[in-house]
Amino acid sequence: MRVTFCCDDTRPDAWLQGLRTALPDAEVDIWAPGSPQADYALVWAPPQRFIDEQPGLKAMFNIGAGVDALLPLCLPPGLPVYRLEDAGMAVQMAEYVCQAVIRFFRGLDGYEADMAQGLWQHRPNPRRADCPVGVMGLGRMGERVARTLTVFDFPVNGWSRTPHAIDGVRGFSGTRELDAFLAGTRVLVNLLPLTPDTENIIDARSLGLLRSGAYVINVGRGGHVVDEDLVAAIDGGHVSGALLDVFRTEPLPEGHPFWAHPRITLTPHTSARTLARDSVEQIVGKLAALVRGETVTGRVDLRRGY
Ligand code: OXD
Repeated sequence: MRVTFCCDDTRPDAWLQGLRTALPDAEVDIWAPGSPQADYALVWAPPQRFIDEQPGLKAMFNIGAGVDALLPLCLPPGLPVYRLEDAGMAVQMAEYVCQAVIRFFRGLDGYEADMAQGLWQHRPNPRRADCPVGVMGLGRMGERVARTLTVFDFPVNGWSRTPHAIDGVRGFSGTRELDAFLAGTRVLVNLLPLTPDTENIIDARSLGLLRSGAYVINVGRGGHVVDEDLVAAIDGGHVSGALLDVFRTEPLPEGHPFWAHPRITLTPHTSARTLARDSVEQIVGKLAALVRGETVTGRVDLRRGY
């Protein structure tokens, strides 16, 4: 069996080592133009040339949760594509989002600014009821985030394409319930997959529906947010700020208005990092099951886009 690795911006060593240890009888290599035909591939944003040169793949594993980079490619019909399912990312996402919600709710930015000026003072106590959190996207990571937020007693709303029942989370689904979801949300957390249906979903209209003084946390994809609309909503005062981890172009281009905005906090697409060891373990488990002829979970529906 030959397994190839095609992930340009990922350091390959841990992956290759993990794959070679777990699959001692397999040939494992890094793909380059002209490489021999492989049976299975691990990919992140592969070029079309890779797909064209590997027509005999039996399955392809995306080494991330989001598969938006695969959607523009012309893939052989019927090629099974699997995405990572959690693999150590959901807990990272939950800790990233919860720290941000708590930081906003407790006004820690304000306290930090006060203390920097030598001011010892208490700000008014926030009321949890005034801080409903709305989680858009209830896949593995969204569900973990929503559940973890309930532990801190925040009122939590969840919105997804199809209904998802999660204990302690008020569920909304489909386009019909989007406005009601937004209207009941103060902190908006985006974990949606990026598809033609969800692109630009966080625009002037949806931001305007959020509760006054809203806060936006984007850990989905940059393409979900209309950048100018977010800046305008913050400058206009309806939205009080944002924490952004993902951007239309990454790295975020020099001179982009997000860089210098005092009410926008940025991180470099780090909310939930792919962990090589956990991911290899998951992928090798799935690969072995496929070889045994079993069905495995996490297959991407490329028409749906996730
Ligand atoms: C992912 C990501 O999709 O890292 O896993 O963004």
